[in-house]
Amino acid sequence: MTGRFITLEGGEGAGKSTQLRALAMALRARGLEVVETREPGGSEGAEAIRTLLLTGSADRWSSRAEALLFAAARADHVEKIIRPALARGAWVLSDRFLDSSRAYQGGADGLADADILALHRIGSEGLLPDRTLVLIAPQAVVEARLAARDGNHSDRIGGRAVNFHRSVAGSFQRFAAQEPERMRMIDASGGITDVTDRLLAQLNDLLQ
Ligand code: T5A
Repeated sequence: MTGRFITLEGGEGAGKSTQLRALAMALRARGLEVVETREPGGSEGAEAIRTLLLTGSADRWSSRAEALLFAAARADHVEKIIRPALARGAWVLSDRFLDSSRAYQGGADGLADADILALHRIGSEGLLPDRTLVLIAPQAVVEARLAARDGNHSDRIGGRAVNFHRSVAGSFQRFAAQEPERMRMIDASGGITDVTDRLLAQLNDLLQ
């Protein structure tokens, strides 16, 4: 029995966590076992690495060290949580995964995509999602959502310059164009249930 591995990607505040919860409910209503998880984090070891990654000064880690920490956290998450769940036939929904490393540490921070993929091969035996849903919303919509939720506060990576986040968004678009079967761009503006319906429509073939 093999489950399905679905990842949600996109910039900060696009609504990934909100949609992950809504998708999990919709899939459970169809009788599926669903595991909700996130990156960085998801396993005990990876959650400890998450704290190292998301707190402290902006220059706490070089981009290379950061990429290694994300890959190490992912290796633990894949081994302890994701693979066992898939093996027992569950659907695993992860808030971010490998494509975030490709977009943030790669596209926006300058590491080569091939190097990020090499770290993933070593750490996680190259596990790829069955489907990756990339949420995109206009900047003004995202800013309003984040301001309502966080005020002026953002974490170590979220607080980077506008150009950094533009580059992240451009990278996700490029990856989706390169891998249209796995990666789907989803309009994340509008009401929560409208967005959930758009996401579910992109999982139809996997639900047959
Ligand atoms: N990172 C991560 C890397 O650099 N490399 C990597 O390999 C990985 C895995 C993680 C950071 O780490 C970086 C990327 C990030 O900078 P995080 O704290 O986990 O940071 O946060 P993010 O993943 O960035 O996500 P956020 O929590 O900021 O945003 P979400 O999950 O996209 O948005 P969500 O669902 O919390 O929604 C934001 C607000 O909008 C509302 C929600 O209620 C919430 O208040 N909302 C809506 N309001 C109206 N209409 C809708 N449709 C709405 N949807 C959501």
